[in-house]
Amino acid sequence: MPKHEVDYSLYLVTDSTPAILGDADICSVVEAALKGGVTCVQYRDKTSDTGVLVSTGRKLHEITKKYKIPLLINDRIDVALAVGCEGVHIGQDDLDLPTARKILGEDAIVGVTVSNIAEAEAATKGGADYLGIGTVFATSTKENTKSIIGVEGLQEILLKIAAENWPVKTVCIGGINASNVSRVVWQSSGKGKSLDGVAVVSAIMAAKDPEAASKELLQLVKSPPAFA
Ligand code: TZP
Ligand code: MG
Repeated sequence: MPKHEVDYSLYLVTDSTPAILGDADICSVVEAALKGGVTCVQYRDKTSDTGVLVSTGRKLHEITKKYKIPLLINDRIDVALAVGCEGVHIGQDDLDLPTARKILGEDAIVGVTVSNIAEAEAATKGGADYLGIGTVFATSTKENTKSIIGVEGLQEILLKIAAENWPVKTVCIGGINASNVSRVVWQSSGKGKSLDGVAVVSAIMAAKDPEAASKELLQLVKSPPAFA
């Protein structure tokens, strides 16, 4: 799929820790989420050895390919290359964007975490395909986060993107779940650019029924909230 056609509506970021995944199998959870309508998957695993990252990444890629959904790898350009997947997601403290782009090439999807306008501008001008904007709400899934920006911070960045007409896609991340997603999508768009999607970890990875959770979230992202 050409990368400009990627649908970011419901972006699943995985987690392999017992607190979130429990004793479930990551591949089964991701496949259930894909059945439920997840449109993009990021394999994020901060603890496994490189060998496990590559073998799990390859298994996940076999699954995402069946659903024609892109798979990105968090942090690790080397793992993305070994897996042969569609791209990477990098944070502010990872390998820099120009180097990631140089290694992976123009066809790869490269996303960057941003939490303020300066980071959003640098990532956009550096050729990021999408921005992961957050952390919107405090979340136990990422404890060492530098900044909780709230819906206000998210809206500020989206307004700037709209004002400057930056050619970049946007998803928000951090504490998004079925109870707040409608409000976040609706409030944050305001007069600015609407989000292209929302990214979630625990709302799907820790759900009893990841397929049903994905279906519900996707429906909420795609339909205007009742109070709009
Ligand atoms: N980046 C910012 S917050 C976050 C990441 C990876 C974790 C989001 O997890 P959850 O469970 O959706 O709040
Ligand atoms: Mg990172």
